[in-house]
Amino acid sequence: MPEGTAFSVCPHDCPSACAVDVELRADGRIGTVRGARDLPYTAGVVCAKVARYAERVHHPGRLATPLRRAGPKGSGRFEPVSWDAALDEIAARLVETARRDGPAAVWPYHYAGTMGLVQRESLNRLRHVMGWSRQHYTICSSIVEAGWRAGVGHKFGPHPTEIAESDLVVVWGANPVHTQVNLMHHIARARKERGAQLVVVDPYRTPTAAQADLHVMPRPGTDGALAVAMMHVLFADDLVDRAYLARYADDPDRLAAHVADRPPAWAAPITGLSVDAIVAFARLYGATKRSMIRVGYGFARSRNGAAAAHAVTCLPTLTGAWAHKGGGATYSYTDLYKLDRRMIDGNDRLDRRVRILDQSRIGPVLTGDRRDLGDGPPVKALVIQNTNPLAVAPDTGLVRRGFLREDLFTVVHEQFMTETAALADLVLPATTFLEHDDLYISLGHSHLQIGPRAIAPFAEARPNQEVVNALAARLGADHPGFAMSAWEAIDWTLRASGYGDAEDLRARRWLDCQPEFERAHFLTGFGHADGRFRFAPDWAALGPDHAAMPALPDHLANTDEADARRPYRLVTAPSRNYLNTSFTETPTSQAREGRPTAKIHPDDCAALGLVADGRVRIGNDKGSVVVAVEPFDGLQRGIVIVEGIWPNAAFEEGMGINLLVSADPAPPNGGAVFHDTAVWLRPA
Ligand SMILES: Nc1nc2c(c(=O)[nH]1)N[C@H]1C(S)=C(S)[C@@H](COP(=O)(O)OP(=O)(O)OC[C@H]3O[C@@H](n4cnc5c(=O)[nH]c(N)nc54)[C@H](O)[C@@H]3O)O[C@H]1N2
Ligand SMILES: Nc1nc2c(c(=O)[nH]1)N[C@H]1C(S)=C(S)[C@@H](COP(=O)(O)OP(=O)(O)OC[C@H]3O[C@@H](n4cnc5c(=O)[nH]c(N)nc54)[C@H](O)[C@@H]3O)O[C@H]1N2
Ligand code: SF4
Ligand SMILES: [Mo]
Repeated sequence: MPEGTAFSVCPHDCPSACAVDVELRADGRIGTVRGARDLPYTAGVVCAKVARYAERVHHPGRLATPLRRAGPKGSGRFEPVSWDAALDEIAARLVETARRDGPAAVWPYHYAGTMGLVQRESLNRLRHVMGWSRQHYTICSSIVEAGWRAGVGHKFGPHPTEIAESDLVVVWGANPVHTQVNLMHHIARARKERGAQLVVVDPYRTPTAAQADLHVMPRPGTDGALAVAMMHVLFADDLVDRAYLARYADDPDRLAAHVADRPPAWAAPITGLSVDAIVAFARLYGATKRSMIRVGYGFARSRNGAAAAHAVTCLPTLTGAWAHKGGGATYSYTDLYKLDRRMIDGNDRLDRRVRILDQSRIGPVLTGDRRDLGDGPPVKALVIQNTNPLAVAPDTGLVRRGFLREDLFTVVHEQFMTETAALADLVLPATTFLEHDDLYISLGHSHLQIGPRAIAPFAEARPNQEVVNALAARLGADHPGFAMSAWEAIDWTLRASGYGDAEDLRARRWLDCQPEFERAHFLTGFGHADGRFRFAPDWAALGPDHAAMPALPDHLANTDEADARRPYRLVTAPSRNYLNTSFTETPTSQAREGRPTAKIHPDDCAALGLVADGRVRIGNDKGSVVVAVEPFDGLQRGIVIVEGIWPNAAFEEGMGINLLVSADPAPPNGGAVFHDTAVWLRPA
């Protein structure tokens, strides 16, 4: 590979999908990774962990060869095998499983460890062609997505770079200093150039909240109540845009009547906020037309998260902010990309009659819960790419029990020996984004980008696409996509979708898919048949579990509330230097994060006899974990924050924070409730 600079796209599961410039060194290694200057959203910014990607891609712990388990499950003993031997064995076991128990007994399980469409989705092609069990994607966005679609309909909106032209930015249930650093760049511009105010709604003083003009600090799982009380104030103070409502909303009069008996005094005890704080926030919001709400994922990771997300999106509709430059709300843009994905995910072979299993309920699924399996067979084989469920999935005690089943055959294709890979029968080494080609959409902005391979694959590592194709050949799976390299699949997809071809995109790097202002701001209509924003959503259209959903925006009291036995509420928020479990292997990230730590109010510490740097045991009916104590006054009493999805091995007793998190699905369409857990605390 020549010295110089290669370009690519950060593949990690992050709204930013940064366009990156990668320094290439003569020895075949990479130097610094920088944000591309010319893509206005990236604007030359990347997060620190990706800037030092050399630590990850050239890490001594990268998996180098296929490995076969050589001791009991969990022993960690493996022996190297050839690719051919590994693939032959996998194919034989999968054929045997399907013959004995039916194809639904095989469950390909993947997620967004890479967001590149080809390497992320190619496993679906094999799944669909083979008739293996389907996957309901619920671990990240299904809750907030239901809430957003309920009112707005379309999954796009005002462009996030418009934040620079806002007078008020509300970051609601997100922590972009950790999770979406580029957003902070655009917020900083608005503050500098326009004197814009920043409001952060978060149960604890995150680094984002610490920068805010106003930090609104509700109890977790109460945003619906906060938003509804704000609506009460907006109507009462006549801060609503009646002309806008008449034209663009379904039934504002019904909403006004509904919120009339939900004043701030109603929301105060639910949220733990004062009446004055709610009124002040509502008046600030109502007084500003150019107000942009970043609708985060975080506040929706509760059983009532979809109702809360819907309630928050009602606010810019009431003030008519959507109609203004720099106004409205920003969430996700994936409806903008009109891609023909047949050659990538084989959706031409999708059969909706095949059983679908909930990703977030992998614990119950693997331990035979009939609510998940229906009358189908137990899962007997897992093929895993791009995810680390042993650490990231709810109820990891059950997940672990499932993976230890002697009758379960597990293949994990990974870059590192994660805790999930450590429980596999066969482990396959995977390339990183720098070692393969891919095509990227972005969750948090509107650009379609290409990321060509920049360096040679490490050791024997292979891309997901190649592994899927090699298995397909052995399984006799028939689909034209199995004959395509990643580059060919990209090329076919772009051509079929009317986006030129792969070489065009390589020359341009990215294509902006953002529609014109009128459409992006829904002046041509929201995403429903009548073009109107819905205060009264059609929840039945958004998920099967809709009976509990409120007819109009409301506080849904279905969370795991604190009680006498479990008086605290746990929020498991993301850390800055880890990205889910990625980067937990890099020394700089490890050094910066230290160890798993609970932020607890100083008065709670005093009452419990907890001291700084001491240890606390956090538990509920599922078990308990021990972490370090950090007395912290940036949260309400009764709330506990543990940042980061640490490897289980970082905890004294070998099980991580998700041991405590429930696998209950959030209505109406499922979703993991990572920030909705009642716990007890005691000194350890
Ligand atoms: N550094 C880093 N970056 C990441 C990730 C990471 O792990 N680390 N993860 C990536 C992924 S997969 C995703 S989906 C995004 C997620 O990014 P975000 O949208 O930021 O969502 P969360 O990560 O869940 O949590 C964000 C904030 O929500 C707050 N929160 C929790 N419960 C509530 C509540 O009830 N109400 C309110 N108002 N706030 C609440 C938490 O305290 C936290 O500060 O980030 C991506 N980027
Ligand atoms: N407690 C708690 N738990 C959470 C969350 C939380 O906020 N709190 N957030 C949740 C959210 S939002 C999400 S999205 C999930 C994410 O959970 P995961 O999907 O498991 O996310 P990652 O840890 O980023 O990683 C995935 C793995 O993919 C591997 N990988 C990366 N690229 C490739 C590739 O090209 N090929 C192959 N074969 N492997 C690759 C990486 O090495 C990494 O081990 O976690 C969830 N879990
Ligand atoms: S993790 Fe997010 S912020 Fe960091 S480089 Fe990747 S896309 Fe950009
Ligand atoms: Mo996520």
